[in-house]
Amino acid sequence: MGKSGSHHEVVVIGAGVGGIYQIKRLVDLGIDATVLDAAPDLGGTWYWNRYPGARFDSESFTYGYSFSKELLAEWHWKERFSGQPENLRYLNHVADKFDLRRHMQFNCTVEAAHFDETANLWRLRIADGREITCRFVVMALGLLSTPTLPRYEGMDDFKGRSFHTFYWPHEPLDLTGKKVAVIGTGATGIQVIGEIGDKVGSLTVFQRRPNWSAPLNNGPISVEEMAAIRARYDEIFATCARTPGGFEHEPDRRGFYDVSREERLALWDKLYDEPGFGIWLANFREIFMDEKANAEMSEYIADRIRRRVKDPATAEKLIPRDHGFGVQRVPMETRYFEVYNQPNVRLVDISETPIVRVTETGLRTTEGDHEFDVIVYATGFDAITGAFDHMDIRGIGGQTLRDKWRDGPSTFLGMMINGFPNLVMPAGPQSGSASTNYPRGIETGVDWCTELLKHVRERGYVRADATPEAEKRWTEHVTKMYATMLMRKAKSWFTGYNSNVAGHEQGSIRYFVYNGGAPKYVNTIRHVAASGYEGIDFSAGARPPTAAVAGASMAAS
Ligand code: NA7
Repeated sequence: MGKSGSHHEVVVIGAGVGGIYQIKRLVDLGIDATVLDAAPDLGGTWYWNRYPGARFDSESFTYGYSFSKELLAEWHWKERFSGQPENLRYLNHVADKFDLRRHMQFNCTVEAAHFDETANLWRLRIADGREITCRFVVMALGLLSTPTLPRYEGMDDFKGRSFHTFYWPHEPLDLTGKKVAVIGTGATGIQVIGEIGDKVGSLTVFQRRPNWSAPLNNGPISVEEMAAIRARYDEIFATCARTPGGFEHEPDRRGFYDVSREERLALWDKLYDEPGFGIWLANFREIFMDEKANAEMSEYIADRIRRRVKDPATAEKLIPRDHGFGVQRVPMETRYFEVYNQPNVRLVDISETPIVRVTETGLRTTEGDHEFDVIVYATGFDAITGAFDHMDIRGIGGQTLRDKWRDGPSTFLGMMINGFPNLVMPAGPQSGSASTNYPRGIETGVDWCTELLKHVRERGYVRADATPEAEKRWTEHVTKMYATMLMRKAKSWFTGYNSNVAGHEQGSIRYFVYNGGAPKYVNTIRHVAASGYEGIDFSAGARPPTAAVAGASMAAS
């Protein structure tokens, strides 16, 4: 039961890249909407992740919003792969330019969202005791917004500073001369380690499994270069729209086996030295599906690692053995491998000597005690469905989403969930928007959700729900696509693996990601809209007066 709060036609949960664009669309349509975010300010991922080295792996100019020519014309991306402070400045600039901040409420944690079947409304319970009601709820929760910590004994005993990278302190933290531990070598750990290795007293990296990683090759963007990029924006976004990943990197359409080994090596040498994800996404398509092709590619990257790391034993530890190149998200690195050539840096392989506990002074492995001033947990996220699981979301008949998704998500187009009417996800699990250069997918997803809301309003419907059949068909479609992908065998957040989350530890794969590529996805969702939303049931009915709605309590739902 909550203090009666306000009523809005639409509530958007999340003020990150998705929520910002969603509120812009709603405001432009004159729809009464508000954005709620648990953080003290906007920015989502770019508000939180302030660790040294946090930056785009997407080219900055493909990451920015495309919806406003004026915005594109005025913003100067200073680096090809822009860092967190600049990214957050950009999102603030967007919000201020379009006067969106007044539609946002911060420090506003939504604890529960219950669908009231009688009134056809969502009742949201806020941590401060308020209840907010809305016809539609837009879940713009982020894919990686629920950080996870290991479950080591003694984590509270440590007397130094320790934190997850997501919660890196906002005030300056001087690591000069400090003994620092980093646990985790995913995309985040690899960015932090590369950045701080030569700035700290000593750095000890605790690695459970290495990741395949390749150079980011970042660089500044001059005023002249930025002018040239601006002149090319239409072309850039057109290319992003036709590539599977929503980038300028286009797969090499030649057959892996149709070209000679020399030609393959020439391509890889070129891509390795080029900026960004090219080595992953402009590669031969066979490396994602064919074990032999993948093994040859992996061996190429392994050789590159051997050439960069002086100590052969350390180099071998940095080469993954349990999965091939590109079947997990490829972290991009800057001087990452060279860090291990420094005398102040040590790699501890915790697959051999596991961490036993955290002590008052540091970490204990089966090999002995290590003393630290700072412990950094770069241990990843309860990815994609974590933020949903953390909210008490209840649909028709009081069914909880947590229960429905216990063994993995099932959705219609990754944007709707049967039994949870009037709830949309612009980049939900199983959506093509979640598996692409994020803002490119976000714009597509938000536009589709917005058109659906318009459709509902214009026809006076009060309820829109995906049919069980449509959801089943989509989920089977997403699941089937995994069959040909080597990624199905890898333990990564793409397949729902996380050793720190009960039920996500081992074996059971979760079909989180749509693997059909952005163009196919966009065609499909556009076709659904054009068909009058085949797969969605709409119901008409009288809307209850707003005052009555806001006055009712959550207990009634
Ligand atoms: P990731 O990619 O999930 O990486 C997490 C890392 O932390 C990975 O190396 C894990 O090892 C390691 N880890 C996790 N839990 C533990 C425990 N309990 N003990 C030791 N090591 C652990 O998360 P990131 O934050 O790096 O990247 C997430 C995304 O953010 C990234 O893909 C970008 O899109 C942005 P493991 O491999 O599981 O053995």
